[in-house]
Amino acid sequence: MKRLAILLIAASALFLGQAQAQRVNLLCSPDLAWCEALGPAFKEATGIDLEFQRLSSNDALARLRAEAANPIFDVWFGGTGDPHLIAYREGLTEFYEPTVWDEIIQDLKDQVGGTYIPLYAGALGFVVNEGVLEGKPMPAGWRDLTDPMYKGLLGMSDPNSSGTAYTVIATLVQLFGEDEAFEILAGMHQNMNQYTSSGSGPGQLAGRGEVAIGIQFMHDGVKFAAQGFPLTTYAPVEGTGYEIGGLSLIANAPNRDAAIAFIEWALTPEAQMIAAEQGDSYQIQSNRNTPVPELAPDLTTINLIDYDFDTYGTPEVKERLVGRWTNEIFPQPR
Ligand code: S7P
Repeated sequence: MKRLAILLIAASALFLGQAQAQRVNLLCSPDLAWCEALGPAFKEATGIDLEFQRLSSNDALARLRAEAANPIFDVWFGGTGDPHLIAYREGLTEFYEPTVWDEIIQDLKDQVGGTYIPLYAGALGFVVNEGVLEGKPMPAGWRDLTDPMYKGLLGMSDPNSSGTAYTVIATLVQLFGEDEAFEILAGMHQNMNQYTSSGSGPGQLAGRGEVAIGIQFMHDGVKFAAQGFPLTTYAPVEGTGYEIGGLSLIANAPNRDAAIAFIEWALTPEAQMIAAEQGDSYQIQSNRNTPVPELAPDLTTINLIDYDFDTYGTPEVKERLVGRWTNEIFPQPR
């Protein structure tokens, strides 16, 4: 009896171990529909189960920090690059070089490779519902967003939760210098209707006519337009920043083998095509063999700044800029 009991315990331990190895816990930062599409496709391709939680990029970083001693997630999928870089620098993630590394677009690897895996790229811009402007001109550039004629007409996300909003702040600082950037942010605040927690929220507000101008990634603007909302998406004249969305293996991931299987799968053209095929997202995907979606804004025709990922992916720089926005801009009456 004693031997049988030991055998049963050993067998169930083995079974539990295998079951655990066949599941991935995903921290997912793109829009919900894309996150939802991943699990069934991954299961079909590999037989491995996937569970996910959707959190905006900076909320995701905060979650990883809180769970550092006892990680729950295995992989962080998507979200803006700066927090992925910070997570790597803080030891919350580790760099894993996938077998398809040679297929990843070289320029993206040159900018962030060795810290996190580039998953996609996309530029910031304006998503405008012209009807809500009621005859006012569409803003041509960042400085125009401070014009009082746009009072109550702007939407942007909150940099405390959203990686998109942090990319906006970092972009303005790189374009205009910190003092003028914060003057522009203060002017934008005077015109702000609301700050959303998620980066693509402002485009949804613009689509519904609740604001006229959403400030966010352009690839989400074209998505809402494709869904039938009356939106025009374009880049500001002074130039604009961009993201290299990230894919990271969590340090001490509880299901490391399954995590690596997911990373390998997520970088295949088949997996990378899911977002555009389902109409969930239109970024430029990082595998050069993944077809560029017809609707993806063409980054070669946009005046992109030479985004300094190294500096703006430093924890101190990010904490200081977001802190300055939170303490100096957000509380101002409007
Ligand atoms: O799925 C599209 C996408 O725009 O979602 C991410 C998102 O904007 C980042 O989310 P938060 O701003 O809410 O942190 C982008 O990385 C991605 O391109």
